Amino acid sequence: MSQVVRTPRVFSGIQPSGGLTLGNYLGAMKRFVDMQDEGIETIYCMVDLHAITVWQDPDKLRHATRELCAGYIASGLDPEKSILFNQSQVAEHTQMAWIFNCVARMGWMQRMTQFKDKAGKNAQNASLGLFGYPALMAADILVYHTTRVPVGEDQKQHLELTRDIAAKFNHDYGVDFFPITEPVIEGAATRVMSLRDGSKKMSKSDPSDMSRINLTDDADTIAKKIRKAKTDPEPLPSEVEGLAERPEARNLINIYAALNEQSVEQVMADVGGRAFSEFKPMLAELAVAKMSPISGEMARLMQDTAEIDRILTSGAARARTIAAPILKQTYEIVGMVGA
Ligand code: AQP
Repeated sequence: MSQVVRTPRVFSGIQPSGGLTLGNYLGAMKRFVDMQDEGIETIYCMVDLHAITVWQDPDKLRHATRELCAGYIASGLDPEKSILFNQSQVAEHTQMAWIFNCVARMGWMQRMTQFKDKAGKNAQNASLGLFGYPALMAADILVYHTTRVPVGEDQKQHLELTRDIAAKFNHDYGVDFFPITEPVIEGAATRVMSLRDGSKKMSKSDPSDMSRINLTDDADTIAKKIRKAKTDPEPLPSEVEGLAERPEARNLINIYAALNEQSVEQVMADVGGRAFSEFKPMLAELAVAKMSPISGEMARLMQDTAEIDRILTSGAARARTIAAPILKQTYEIVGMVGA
């Protein structure tokens, strides 16, 4: 089998499992937009099949999928430049996932910390889909021969597994077919933490709404959540090292730096020595200024869901033109008759 010529290609996805958070925005979506504007082929997905690994009310899932698409566009993704679609419209993802279910090893899957975190103490009652999630994620990525994947820090382990799956497939079948994809985990806020607990990731499924900033929050809500964010009594240090044992302070500084497109060092030089009573209003003002236009645009786009559906369907057709030949070649390599 000759080596496939690979186009540099970016793929990433977000689950429509509830409202989008500032963590999703800074860790993922903002990076998606940066990469689109670098002129590389970019494919961005609403991973609805991943979302149902935990229970989703069907009407809420439909709404969340459309709202996520609106969030992508409101954040700056252009459906003409990037391919935007929902995962379930491109069957090649699940077809490839089956192949990868047969490549991935049980031991690899059992090490995945996200499964342990999400399944909690009741792992026997978790869905099989939640356990197999990383193989579907590997399929999402590799069915496009993706070379780069922008994600938040929490997805690092899944991307390592994707690389392991690609390498094992190539080795087992004696081919150089799947690329060893590079994770792109960049920026000041690759892991935005909960506003209530600096040791926990900000997450859309956290039971406390005060723990996160949602992309749909209005200005007053954003300001209130930042005002009430957990902090400590000390003023802010002027050096990054001074944040080492202060997770909540570090989180707020990281968020400020990412929103203001500054380095953490620059922010520390500006705000070092200030009390939280002074810094929090600065952060609230910045967050409102950056987020409000996005939430306003999302609300406007959500008034025309037929247009959103059209964008998703047309994106899916474009995605399939890339995925179908790669799946076909995979089937040929594996030995499926009629592929
Ligand atoms: N707190 C975060 N900081 C930085 N990046 C984050 N991401 C999520 N939370 C943070 C990044 O957003 C992308 C999409 O994530 P996802 O929705 O597919 O799944 P997730 O990581 O499980 O996100 P949530 O918010 O925690 O969802 P739920 O609550 O449904 O599980 C990924 O690139 C992720 O790194």
